[in-house]
Amino acid sequence: MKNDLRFNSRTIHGGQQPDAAYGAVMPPVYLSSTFAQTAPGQHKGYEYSRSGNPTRHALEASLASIENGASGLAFSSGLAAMDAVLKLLGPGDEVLANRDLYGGSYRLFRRVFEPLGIRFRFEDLGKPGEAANCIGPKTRLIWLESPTNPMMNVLDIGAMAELARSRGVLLAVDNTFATPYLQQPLDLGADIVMHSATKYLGGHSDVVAGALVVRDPELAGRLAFLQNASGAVLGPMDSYLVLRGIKTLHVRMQRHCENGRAVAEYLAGHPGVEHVFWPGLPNHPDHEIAKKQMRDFGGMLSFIPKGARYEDAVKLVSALQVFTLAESLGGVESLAGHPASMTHASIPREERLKSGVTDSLIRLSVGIEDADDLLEDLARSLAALSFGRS
Ligand code: P1T
Repeated sequence: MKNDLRFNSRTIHGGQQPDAAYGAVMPPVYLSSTFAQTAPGQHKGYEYSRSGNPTRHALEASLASIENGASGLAFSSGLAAMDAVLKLLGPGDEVLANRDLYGGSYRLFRRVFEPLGIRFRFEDLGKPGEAANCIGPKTRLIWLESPTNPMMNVLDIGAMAELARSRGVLLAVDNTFATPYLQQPLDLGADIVMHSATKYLGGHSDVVAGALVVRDPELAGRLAFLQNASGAVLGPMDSYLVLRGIKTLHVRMQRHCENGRAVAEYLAGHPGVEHVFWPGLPNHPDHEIAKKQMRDFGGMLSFIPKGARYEDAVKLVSALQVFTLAESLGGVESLAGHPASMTHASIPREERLKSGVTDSLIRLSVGIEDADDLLEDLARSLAALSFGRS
């Protein structure tokens, strides 16, 4: 019954039952690595916490519910979740990935799986018609982020899913930036949804975690095998933290979106700002797709200060006082980053520039503080930048 509830109720109740022993409303944190057996192979459903743990299972049921999937799997990081998906492939197989994506994802593709014989093709997948020409006989997987990190491009997930299905290719969508509050890729036809649960799902910058959600039982079985066989599982305490975070996802996201809009509109009207990348702005090239496939536009945005060089961007992010200069995103507190030297430093400069990640691009994860404090902080830092140059 609880999986029939609306999204905002499923964040709290989806897949959850009071604990069987004492009716605890939150699942106990089962910190046991192993479980007693009455005879070899006879147990109460759990043998060893890598293979299965009740707290992790409570989180995995919640993940499946909020993404409208059938099975959820929790991993020790977002990259560990991606690693499991890539292990579905073998030497000679090809992956078509969008060009603009998290630097660590690029590094995992290029530095870990390419040497093992898997080929990666990075293209601008904004036009599904052109994307069709990039699929060859060896292509097994299409990998997308939408919105992309850090350029905030929005890709048409439904159109890409249709293309993938027609060519017998799996479609995986990294839903970290949007979260299921804004879009549910499985409903749009994707096969696999992936999360860095470190971000909005956890929501409080106190845990590193990853997730996969799928519908197809055969695919779920292959991924569950890899989760256990490779072993990058999420621990019970971290599973508890992500589960607790998910219960407020919808309320946090609502405020992230409101504050994201306030910051985007402020920066768009600021004379010291050259360009703002936020899909909720009507001049964003993917605004129409975003309106079609997302409920709102989120709290992530990037911008370029007018005439800024690398050093100016560094100076600006260092001057912020309410925004914390840090990697990561999606927590209640606002963060600012300089992708060229931080999150996307693992991408060679020429590659980075091809997807628009210039030396002066600044990325903001807009938190849920009072929006006026955020605007004042930006105003101060932008003023300091122009003062410093005069
Ligand atoms: O950090 P980890 O939980 O392993 O997740 C990796 C990851 C995957 N996909 C996206 C879209 C991401 O943004 C990330 C992690 N990103 C950052 C740390 C960052 O600051 O962009």
